[in-house]
Amino acid sequence: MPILNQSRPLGQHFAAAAAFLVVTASSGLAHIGYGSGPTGRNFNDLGAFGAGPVTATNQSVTSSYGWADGTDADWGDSHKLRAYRFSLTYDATISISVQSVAYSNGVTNYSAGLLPGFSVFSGLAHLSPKPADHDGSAQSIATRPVGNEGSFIATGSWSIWNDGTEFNPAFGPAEETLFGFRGYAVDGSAANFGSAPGLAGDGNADGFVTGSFNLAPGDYTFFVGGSNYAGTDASALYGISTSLNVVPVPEPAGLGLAGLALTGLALRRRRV
Ligand SMILES: [Ca+2]
Ligand SMILES: [Ca+2]
Repeated sequence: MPILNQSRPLGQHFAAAAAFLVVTASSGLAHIGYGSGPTGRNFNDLGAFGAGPVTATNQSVTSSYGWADGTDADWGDSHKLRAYRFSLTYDATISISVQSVAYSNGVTNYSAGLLPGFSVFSGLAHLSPKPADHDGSAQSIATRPVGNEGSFIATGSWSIWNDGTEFNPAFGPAEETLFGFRGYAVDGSAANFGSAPGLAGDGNADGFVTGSFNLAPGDYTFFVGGSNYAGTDASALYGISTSLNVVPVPEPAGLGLAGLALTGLALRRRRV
């Protein structure tokens, strides 16, 4: 992974650390998870395969900068992104779109105005009943560079661990999840997501971003977060609506044979 010459100001380190403690103390939901059922973030459950775009609505992220924070040398805190999952049983082109939206669930108001970025990875976080993966687990901390803000890397592969027996004797040994980088897309330009080398945005910071990825069969996770690198609102809540469209990639050899067979049938019919 390239070391980038970019780091958050010291004050933001303290702000991020304070928010991290609040989040982890108040809710296990803040750890990496995908929800469940029709309100969850598992696109297999939502039926996004071969049926056109499917949208996961009423989701949220915390902070305006979670994705961009993972583009620098000290990585980012995955609590500031939202994880989604899908599994493929065939080669496919996947289109992912994220739209910033305001909504309220009657208890909490979520603002519009997020400039979204997202990254796609092979791999699947630990699922219940196993303990969830998170940046604050003993092994996550022990296996990343000292002083890093978290385990999340926006433009490269990374890993994260769940809690093990060191946290609770009833748990098994801590386990690692590997996320293999497959690509990213980000709203706007360097004016919002910062100057990490090699980053390219969609050029229009309008709260919407889309990207397409050619993927092989397997389990995938994508993380959505804010792309305002200079943002300081560690606890702000933003609404997002995320769509996935899956287009199977035809197998070239199979297609060729099928095409030849059809041509042969057509020729035979003409001769009759
Ligand atoms: Ca960072
Ligand atoms: Ca845009």
